[in-house]
Amino acid sequence: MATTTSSAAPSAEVQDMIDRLNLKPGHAAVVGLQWGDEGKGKVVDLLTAGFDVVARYNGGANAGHTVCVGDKKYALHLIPSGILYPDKLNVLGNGVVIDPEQVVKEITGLRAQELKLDDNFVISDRAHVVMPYHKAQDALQEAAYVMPNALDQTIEGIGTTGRGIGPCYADKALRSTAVRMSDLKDFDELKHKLHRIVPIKNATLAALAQYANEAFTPINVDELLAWLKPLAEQLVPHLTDGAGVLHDRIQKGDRILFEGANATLLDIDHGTYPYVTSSNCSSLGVHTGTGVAGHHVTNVIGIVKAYQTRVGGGPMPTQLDDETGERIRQVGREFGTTTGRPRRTGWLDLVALKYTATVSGATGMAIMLLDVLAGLPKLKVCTAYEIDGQRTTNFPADIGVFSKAKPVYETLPGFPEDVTECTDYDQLPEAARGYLKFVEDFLGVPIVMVSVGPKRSQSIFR
Ligand code: 2SA
Ligand code: MG
Repeated sequence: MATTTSSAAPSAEVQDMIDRLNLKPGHAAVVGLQWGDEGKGKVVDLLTAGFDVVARYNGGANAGHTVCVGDKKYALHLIPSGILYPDKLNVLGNGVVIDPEQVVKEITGLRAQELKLDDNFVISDRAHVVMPYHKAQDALQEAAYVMPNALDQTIEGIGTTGRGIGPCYADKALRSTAVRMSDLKDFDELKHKLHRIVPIKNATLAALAQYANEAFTPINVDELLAWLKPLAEQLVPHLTDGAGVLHDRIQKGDRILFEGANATLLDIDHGTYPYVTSSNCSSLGVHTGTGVAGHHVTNVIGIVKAYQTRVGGGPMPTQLDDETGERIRQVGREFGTTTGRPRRTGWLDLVALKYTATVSGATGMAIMLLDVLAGLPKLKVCTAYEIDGQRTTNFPADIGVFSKAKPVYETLPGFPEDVTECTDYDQLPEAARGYLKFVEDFLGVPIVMVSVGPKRSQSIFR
């Protein structure tokens, strides 16, 4: 969870920034190219001024960032940050999984801070609902998974955020146990549906709890409905045919900014499976997650942290368990704000980035948190993996193979200078520019922006 600074009104200065990004006509997606927390929120916030609609296409309350407007802070997990602009439409697409309590909490908080939140916020009626039993299942599933098996083998857990994401998407795929936002419109029908679903959920949870030696309280349908009723009353007015709304806006000539949650290496299909989340968080998810066809999205801004971080389970070849890693964690404040977990830190992994920039079809890159690297005497970048003594630049699909990858590094000069005041590319120290050029040349994707601090003004456009 990153913190970014915003001002509610678009200005000439912001328009100039957008012009300098050289976006092609059409729509744009902002997508993380690593394991998340690259600083997507800041870029979305910056770009929003140049767009009419901001649409989320994946994930749920497992994502998050804080946006600052003046001295006010807004913690957002589900609602797109376009909500800070009263004239933008914000859409939660069908691919998002929605925790009703969390979204109502955000709505209430934003209204209390006197932000407009009525017809500028819509939720696809095809989006799925994260229920309390999904969170219970998330925790129990994780506890069950790490139990030693019959051969006494232990395993690293997925390290989920515990927000019920996996079980909700699993129910979506199962169909018979799923609840969609449109179901919140008719409580009589929903009651019948939940009387069918809840016994199945209770049986599943009881079995998981027993296997994992965990406590478990059965779910009661009446309590569940009583919890959901006031939340549904707040959310139903926002429900609509999300894809239809986006198609109408496209027809009208409006520009849409698609906001990705999580990141390409966490993509359910293309990420470091099984250490991934349960949605298509690469740019590929835009289309299924909103109902907007591929050819409309002509710009994909890949968000890249100047180094590598990871939270949760799974291998990370460039991980640093030393002073440098600790220094990056402290200077970069690398702790998940949704869960508070310290993030693992390490050198930039260009093998992984080449792969994700290709999968997500990045047309430009924003390099974030460059300031964090200032003062390190040398900077390393991983340009190949060595796996079983063989050098490769291919990104392995198999997690067993990936876990054996040893980084092959190129060492570049560091820059001692503080860069947080730089406002122009040419003001960056030569070594910092050298680092960026190396990354750009390796990936073959232009760097369109460099961020040197959380404030909007701490953004350098080429
Ligand atoms: P889940 O809960 O099922 O989606 O977890 C599966 C894996 O995906 C990782 N994951 C994340 N990694 C980085 N940032 C995320 N968002 C939060 C934030 C994280 C936090 O914005 O700061 O606060 O801890 C995020 N969401 C999911 C997760 O670590 C698992 O590896
Ligand atoms: Mg985050």
